[in-house]
Amino acid sequence: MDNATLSFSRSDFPEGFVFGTAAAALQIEGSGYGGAGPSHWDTFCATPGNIANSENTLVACDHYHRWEEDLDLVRNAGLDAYRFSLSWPRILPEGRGTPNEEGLDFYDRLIDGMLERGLQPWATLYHWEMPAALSDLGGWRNRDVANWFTDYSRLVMNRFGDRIEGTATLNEPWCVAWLSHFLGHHAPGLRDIRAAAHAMHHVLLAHGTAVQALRADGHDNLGIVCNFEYSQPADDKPETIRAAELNDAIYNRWFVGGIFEKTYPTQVLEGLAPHMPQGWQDDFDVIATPLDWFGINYYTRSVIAADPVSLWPSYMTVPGPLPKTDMGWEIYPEGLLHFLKRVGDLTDRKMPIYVTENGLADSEPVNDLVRTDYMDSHFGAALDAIKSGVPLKGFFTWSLMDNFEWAFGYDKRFGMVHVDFETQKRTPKASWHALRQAISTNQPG
Ligand code: GCO
Repeated sequence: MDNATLSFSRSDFPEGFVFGTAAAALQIEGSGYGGAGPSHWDTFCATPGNIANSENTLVACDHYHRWEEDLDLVRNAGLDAYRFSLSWPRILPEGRGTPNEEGLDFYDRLIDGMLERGLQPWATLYHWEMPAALSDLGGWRNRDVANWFTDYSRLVMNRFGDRIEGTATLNEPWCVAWLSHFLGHHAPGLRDIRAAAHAMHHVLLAHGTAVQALRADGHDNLGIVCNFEYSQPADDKPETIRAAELNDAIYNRWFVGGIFEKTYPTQVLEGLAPHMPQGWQDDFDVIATPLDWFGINYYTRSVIAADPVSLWPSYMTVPGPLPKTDMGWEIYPEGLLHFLKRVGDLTDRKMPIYVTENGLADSEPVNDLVRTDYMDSHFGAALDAIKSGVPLKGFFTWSLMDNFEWAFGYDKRFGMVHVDFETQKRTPKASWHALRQAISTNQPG
């Protein structure tokens, strides 16, 4: 069955390179189980028109009950590590106050289950589940979110930190802030420039505040995961190039600018400054609290053109010429190499970098050759980055199994393992077998 193969093997990578796979709580667990409180995604899913086929996350992959089988799939693929997220409303149903012991017990079992299987647990504290009670208070728009998030983070880390290998505060601040408050595609579904400007800043303030508190509590190996999308100008007209640069600044430079350079890109402030929260300029010492590692999520590039009739930021995405995935995303592994080098340069090639997500949606349930090819070319980009001196320490594929793809519901399948959502049966696809073969320590190099 598995005539798909990958052209690299474990021995092509430096000793100790971490091969992992990633998933996120809301996308797999089943938010209806175990006393979890509601998040802004419950609200978003219940509002007509937001999610394909009106789907929701109540059952998802039923990972809450099937986690042992799922961790076996990670281990049996020969992987070293599993990147997972903890659900804030599962742990604190009201966002603050009394923890849900059932929720804490679930993560105890899950983390111990990883350790029993020899898997390194890589935790993400926030993969997009703002408790509804805090969303009611403004969520990411409210500066208090920095303290809410920090209190939750300390609770998690003081309970589990001794068993976690690496911790990311947040997953993809661009999605948390811009996609969710300016473009309105994700919960809370706002299209509001003031909300977006506040969220763009508060998400980083929350990150920095939490890192400071976790350090004070004695935790280490702390990082953040940002997503990057290569911004390709549609042509070489000056206004097109400026448009692509502005998209690049909003998407790819704002967050690393705050974290590593204590500044935001000027061309973004041209649009956002009037809408920023008061005193934002004074927060950079907190935002730039030193980190131990940095995670890059990379999937695709966008082709950008100027949009003269739109208000700021006046650009638009236009169709590009490259082969596309089921998301309509162009396959462009050169972009991964680009961002590995860019972040490597920004951090003087000293900070350990991980690819924390990379993958594609493809509907083929068994012989997923397109996925295998995609993985091959992106692992190739990772190898090129290492050769050029980028301290890349690991690579997590997205995703272990098909799951809830946010606004796209269960339609878009990112898994190396097929999930039949009627029966919850898991079936490894060819890409899973190919990866196992490539990284198995028993194989000749
Ligand atoms: C992310 C998302 C994942 C998505 C994936 C594909 O971190 O980007 O968290 O949850 O499923 O990116 O869109």
